[in-house]
Amino acid sequence: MPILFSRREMIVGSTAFCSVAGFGALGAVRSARAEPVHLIATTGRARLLGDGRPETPIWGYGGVTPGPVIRATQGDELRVRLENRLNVPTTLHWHGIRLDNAMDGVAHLTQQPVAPGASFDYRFRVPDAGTFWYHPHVHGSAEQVERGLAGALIVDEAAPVDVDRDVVLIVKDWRIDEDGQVHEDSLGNLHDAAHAGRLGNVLTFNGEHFERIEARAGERLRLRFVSAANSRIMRFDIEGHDAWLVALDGQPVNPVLIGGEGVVIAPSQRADLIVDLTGTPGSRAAIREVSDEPFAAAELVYDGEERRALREAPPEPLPGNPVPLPEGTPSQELDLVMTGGAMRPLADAIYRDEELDGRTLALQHGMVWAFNGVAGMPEAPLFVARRGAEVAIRMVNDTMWPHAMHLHGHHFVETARNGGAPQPGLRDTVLLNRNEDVTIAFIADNPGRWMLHCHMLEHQHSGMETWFEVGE
Ligand SMILES: [Cu+2]
Repeated sequence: MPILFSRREMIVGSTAFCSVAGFGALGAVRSARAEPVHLIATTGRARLLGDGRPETPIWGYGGVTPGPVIRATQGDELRVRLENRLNVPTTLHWHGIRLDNAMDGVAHLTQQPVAPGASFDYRFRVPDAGTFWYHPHVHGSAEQVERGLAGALIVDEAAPVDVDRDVVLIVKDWRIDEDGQVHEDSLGNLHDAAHAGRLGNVLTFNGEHFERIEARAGERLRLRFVSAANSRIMRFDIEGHDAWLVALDGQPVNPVLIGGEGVVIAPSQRADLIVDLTGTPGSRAAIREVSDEPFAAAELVYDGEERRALREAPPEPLPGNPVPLPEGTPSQELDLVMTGGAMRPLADAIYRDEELDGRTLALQHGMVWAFNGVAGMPEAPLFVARRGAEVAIRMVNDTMWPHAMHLHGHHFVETARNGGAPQPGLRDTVLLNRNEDVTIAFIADNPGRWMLHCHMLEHQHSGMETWFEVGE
């Protein structure tokens, strides 16, 4: 895959081809109890490369990428009709929502895939306030997310949080060719799958080539980052501004100032930041991806209004969500050892109940990774939990690549990280770097069949997926 826009070219491009579409291009729908949201998965076009460059054919909800921001209030019942006007089966997964298993949107595990021309009605309660998102969860979801099927689901706290503006930022990298097309020859590429996954060459915020966020001196902003990237791990900061990290994966953390390091967001993860707008009227501040040479794809644009007084106190912690917390006394413990990938390839693994050598797995089945020696979705669950049991899973990344492990239907805490200090807070997706070893614990209180998989979607589809069952 040739690099068509180098990082530097991307920087030049974003300056030279600034979008003039104006503010707030992102549509929003609020789901009142009585009113269902209608999402139509269909094709569309997006100006991912900016003005004066070719448009990109995409797949989106309502033909738009990202799809509408769905907003609800904590405790609401959400009703969403998915209508599939694509020519492939799809579903909707509500990432991070602790919902009824039948509504989790995992094809062949919790529902049949929604065929072209068919519809499916999702109906579930949202128990936690926070930043969540939705996307397809079928065997081809790497391609479907890559083509643009993703959107944010924001659940507001019952009492308003003290900020002046609440901004959703869906970040995503795309692999786009010179003609503005999604690079199709590399969809499903096994080389990518065995390495870091599909990494893009174009970065968008809310589907915009260069997103501008209205700002006013003295305001306090809540920025909700959502990663819809297939595989890229990103790190963000805001030029010249301090920010408090207040939530991860929708769950509150004690506010902590992020310094020059920025905040790391692996595929599917979310981070809520609160930022005091300390800049001067009329100024601008870039929101930068800083995992490598800093790259601006969005900015705060201060209007000319005179500065109002900044709040003196740091933000209060967000109110907690009703997630049951492990007590450090797991009644079920297991190991999940991750193997395979480039530079430490599988010698052999079980695939569909058959033991196969690494070469056969890769060339005949596209499998290059395994969990506990099993590649791909097994027939039998990884484990069965008693309802209410405290489960601890020690995940061992015995590969040369990072992985973002996502647990469905529950949020977990880290209880150990390579024997050292675990990271704080509840999460639904945890990043393990190469040779890292992280123990997570959670209360298995949600009955049904739930997936546990790498959210680098190319890794998932090439072996890194399994499931577990929680009893009634
Ligand atoms: Cu992975």
